[in-house]
Amino acid sequence: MTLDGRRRGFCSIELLSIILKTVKLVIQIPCLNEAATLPLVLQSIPVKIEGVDDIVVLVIDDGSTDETVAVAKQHGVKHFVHHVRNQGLGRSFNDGILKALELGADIVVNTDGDNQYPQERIGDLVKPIIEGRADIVIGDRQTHRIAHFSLFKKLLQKLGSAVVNKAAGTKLPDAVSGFRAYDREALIRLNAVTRFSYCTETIIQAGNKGLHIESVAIDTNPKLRESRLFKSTTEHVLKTAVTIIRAYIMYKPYIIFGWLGGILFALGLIPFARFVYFSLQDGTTKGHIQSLLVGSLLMIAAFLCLVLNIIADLIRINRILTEENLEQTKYLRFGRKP
Ligand SMILES: Nc1nc2c(ncn2[C@@H]2O[C@H](COP(=O)(O)OP(=O)(O)O)[C@@H](O)[C@H]2O)c(=O)[nH]1
Ligand SMILES: [Mg+2]
Repeated sequence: MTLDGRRRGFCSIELLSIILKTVKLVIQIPCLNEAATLPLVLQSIPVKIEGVDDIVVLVIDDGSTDETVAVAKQHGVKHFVHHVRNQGLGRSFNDGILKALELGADIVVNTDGDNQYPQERIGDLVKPIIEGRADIVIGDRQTHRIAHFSLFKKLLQKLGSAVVNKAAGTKLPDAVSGFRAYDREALIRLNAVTRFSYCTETIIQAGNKGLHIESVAIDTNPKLRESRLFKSTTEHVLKTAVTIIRAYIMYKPYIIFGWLGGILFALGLIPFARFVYFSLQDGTTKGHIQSLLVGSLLMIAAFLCLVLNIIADLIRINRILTEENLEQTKYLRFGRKP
């Protein structure tokens, strides 16, 4: 179909949905070998939600080698995204969103295939979006109340959320929960690029783009299996730290390079001052050249930070332009413009 034809097609769907004012909800479930728990998830998805006219379930099969797809079909799932090989959660999320937009979703809810989240609360999750109060809603797992989380994990959770909130300019109690609802415009504006931690990245992006994010308190279901995303807490901490630093460099490079450069500059002044002080006291520079050398190295490093800051800022501006372009392309592809 030509672009024009496609646009015409979407325009009529668009017109119809405006006239009928229908709201379509797509519930996407990324799955990697979830045949054992997927039935529990599918059975607990509400069949009727206030303010929603059409509920569609979309399973993203991320290269499963078990019966995930067959089980989903047995439970009535009609829409799938298939990855022949495992592509990771970030890619699965992105592909799911594109498919959901293609299906004409007004709202997309993401839940996991391990029945970790209470699907019966999806109605509460989408309510703030339906009422026009939020662009994104996050299910706050109230991690301090989760019995199988150790004290260390609870503290890490708090720290992780605090750092993400700082980077995003938000105040979310559980910034990394995967149980979320997004409205269509938010999804068109978000572009997650990290393969691993789209949860953190989407929040930082959404915060920086001025999208309104709300939290809804939920209770998680009892744990049925270990997390497959992280083999250990150390791996979790390291990967999250890398994601957050990368997000800062992408959105607020002056914070990383500004502070680093400033600290290096201040440290560099100390050996210089030492050099001047002892040279004046001794009446000779002899024996104090080392201070000059260390000071110069620190100053060069500070100058490099300044240069990196300028480059990162130019790339950031470019990214904004590319994202605006992408937004327009998505509107052309999926229809509807505010
Ligand atoms: N571990 C993992 N999960 C994936 C992948 N692709 C999709 N998923 C799904 O992502 C969801 C979250 O995975 P899970 O191991 O429960 O992670 P956690 O609950 O965030 O610790 C589940 O529904 C998985 O089936 C992948 O490559 N690896
Ligand atoms: Mg899980």
